[in-house]
Amino acid sequence: MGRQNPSTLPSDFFFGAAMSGPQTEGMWQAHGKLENLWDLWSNQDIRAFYNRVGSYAGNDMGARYADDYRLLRELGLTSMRTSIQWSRLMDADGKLNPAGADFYHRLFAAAHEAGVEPFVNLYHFDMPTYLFRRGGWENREVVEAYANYARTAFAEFGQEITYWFTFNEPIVEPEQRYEHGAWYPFAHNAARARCVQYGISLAHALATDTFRGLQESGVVRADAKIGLINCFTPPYTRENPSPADLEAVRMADGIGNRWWLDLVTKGTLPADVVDTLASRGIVLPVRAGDKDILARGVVDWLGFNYYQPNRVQAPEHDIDEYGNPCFAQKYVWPDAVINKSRGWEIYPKGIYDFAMTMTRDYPQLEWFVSENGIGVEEDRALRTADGAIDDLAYRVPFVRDHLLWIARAIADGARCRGYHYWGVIDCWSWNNAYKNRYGFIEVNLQDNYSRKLKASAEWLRQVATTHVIE
Ligand code: BGP
Repeated sequence: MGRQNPSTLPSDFFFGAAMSGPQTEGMWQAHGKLENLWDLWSNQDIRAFYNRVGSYAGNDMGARYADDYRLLRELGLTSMRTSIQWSRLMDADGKLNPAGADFYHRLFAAAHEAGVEPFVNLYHFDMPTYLFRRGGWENREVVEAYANYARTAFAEFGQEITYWFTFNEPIVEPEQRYEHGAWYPFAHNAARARCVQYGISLAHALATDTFRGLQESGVVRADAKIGLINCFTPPYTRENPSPADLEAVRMADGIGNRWWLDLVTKGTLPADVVDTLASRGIVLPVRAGDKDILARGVVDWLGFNYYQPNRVQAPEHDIDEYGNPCFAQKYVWPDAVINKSRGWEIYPKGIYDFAMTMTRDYPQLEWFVSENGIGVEEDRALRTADGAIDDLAYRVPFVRDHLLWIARAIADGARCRGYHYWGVIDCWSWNNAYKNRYGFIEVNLQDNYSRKLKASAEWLRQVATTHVIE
């Protein structure tokens, strides 16, 4: 590691929790909530979900939010990101659903009451089904519908909420739904994936512009901030790379990272990436006026979700089995440490490397670690004498190592303001449902979602309150 990492974080560094509406709220048909794509897929094929636990589950936070916020605050956490579910806040005519709005007013009030600042994201992979049926992000009408939803949310909660985010991980739907065929509608089409990515980029910029307008007219608080959150993956290749390996890095980094970093700092998309895509037959559906829209996508700060690096090398084939151009393929690093439950590499230094890339290439950008965490399948196996899950051997080192690298990045000039742990309270993980547990707080599905602190919770409380990384 070279020189010693600093082991304290600045006194104004914040610690909080990250979760999302669809993964916590439950109550999938309450308040006149519409069906979203997770409900659709759960209803169509519940066997696709681990132990047949579908989108309806959440983690019961929709009912327990007041207690949950108090519990988070007791652990020293002073903020929590959740998301508004589009399908709960809006009706099928694109108008505010008052019952859904009332739920979120109560949720945010309870957070404030407990001393937990609510960070509010507007979209977490949860498109209402009826909009997906109209073409989803491939259709400009849906992009406009999102802008209308964002406007409605800003207007409704503009005096209550200070920290807003347009999207969580906008790279994930293009990949999971349209390119890798992993999530409904299981497509393997890179051209559609980039079209979706482009549609989301426009939607982000329209919402950001709307936010600015409403802030100017006083509807949104003067101290409010708008941001975007993405799962950035520091790119690496093998030692002694060939020019083709470096080219693979350029495109993997370009599509996954630089695309969003350029959008939120410059209001543009990386020209080298757009050109290479076009040279391989993937032409973005650009219309006159789009440049001006994207130009309004510059944010106040950014969320960096960090789970794993992206190790790539030159692809063996030019075209894959579905006819898509290949730009890169996975490089298996022999020294990689893998979280076997999730299949993701654990590489804490990646957070430092990417922080330094941002510091060098986007020096004005302020950011925070908006998700980081470890989901473990055997979490329930080991118990302490008082019945708490004993996760000290893996959850504490995972978080400690990432925090140490964050502290070092800050010491080296990174503008990182805080840290949100993903899934502080165990929550529903898409089609993995409750397979891998991330929490410092256990949720017992056999006991009506009851909560119990895991052994690691005390360590988190210490670090969050003292800022000393023990
Ligand atoms: C991020 C998502 C979260 C969360 C997390 C853990 O990509 O923003 O919603 O789920 O990853 O991933 P998973 O639940 O798939 O294990």
